[in-house]
Amino acid sequence: MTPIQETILNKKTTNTPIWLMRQAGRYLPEFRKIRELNPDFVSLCLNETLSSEITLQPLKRFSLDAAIIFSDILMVPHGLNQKVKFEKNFGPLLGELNIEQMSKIDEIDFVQKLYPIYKSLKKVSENSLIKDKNLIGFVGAPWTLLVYMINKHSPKKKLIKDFFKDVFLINRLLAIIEKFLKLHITHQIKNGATVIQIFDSWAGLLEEKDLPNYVYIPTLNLVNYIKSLNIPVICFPRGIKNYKSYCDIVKPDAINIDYDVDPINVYKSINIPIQGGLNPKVLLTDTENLKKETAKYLNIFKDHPYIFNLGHGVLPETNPNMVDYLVKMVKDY
Ligand code: 1CP
Repeated sequence: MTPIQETILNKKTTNTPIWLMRQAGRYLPEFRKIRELNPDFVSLCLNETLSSEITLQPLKRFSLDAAIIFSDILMVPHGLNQKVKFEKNFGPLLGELNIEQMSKIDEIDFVQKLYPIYKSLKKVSENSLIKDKNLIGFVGAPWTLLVYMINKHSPKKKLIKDFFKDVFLINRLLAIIEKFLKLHITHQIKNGATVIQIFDSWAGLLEEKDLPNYVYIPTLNLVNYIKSLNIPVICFPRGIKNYKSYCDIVKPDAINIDYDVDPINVYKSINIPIQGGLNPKVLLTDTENLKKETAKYLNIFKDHPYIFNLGHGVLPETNPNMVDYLVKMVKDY
């Protein structure tokens, strides 16, 4: 068993494993080099030679326990024929949503469109760098994809005014998203993903009363599906107030907490394996502070199954030496 499987499945509490969200990204000069030559982000995600290389870049530098496939949650809307562009200094920009056409999309066409992602997973899974480690596949949660597909750009702090106007459209779209997310998950697993993480980056935009319809039920359907395939599933409902209710209802194999969550509170109330929490901004400070903040999480979770990670992705301005320091510290703890 890998260290991550030991933590999630055997509830082991020693030798805390570590991987980082956005561990392959703009803070690495070797990534920036490839990125500069490939200005079209969607095409880069669909280039299996480069995307597999990028996936492995952080493993060449640091003793991480997992690689996460270099792709994006918005590759699913792309597979569903909604235009997806990434604008420099703006973020994602999506095109018109045609629900009639989308409801007619063939599963074979979708898989064919995203095929390079699956080939990239296959390539990474066959590389010796991933031996005894996990290869993490991922999807955006139905709610977060719905947000991008209807909002058409990052909601940052709030949704467009008429977001919930057409409930019929929302429900049709949710059904399509769920169907194709299952297909996307299946193909990632078939090609070598050994853990699936579900990113619900915009769960925190919803009021408590809307969580069952938009977060709990659609995510529970995916979690049960992934469990039926005998693959561990980690959920990250970023920004929600009540992680305990989420865990009680959705029952993922592990839960990633964000940096606004009080780790002591979570330690006391949640009994499933926990991942993450450290504020990525701590990596922008100095080694003294990094040591202190890292030790805080390691100490709080010392007798709880815990996978070290951040409370959100590595920031582009991070110095790779700080990541190196962090990984070594967790390994030596
Ligand atoms: O070079 C660049 O400008 C591209 C930056 C970038 C990268 C490196 C984007 C654009 N996506 C990615 C890769 C990515 N995205 C991974 C790869 C693996 C890794 O973690 O190393 C993963 C898991 C994602 C997932 C993702 N994409 C999420 C969920 C996690 C999160 O950050 O909350 C979200 C919300 C997206 C959308 C997206 N893609 C890219 C950006 C800048 C964003 C966020 C935009 C926003 O603020 O709404």
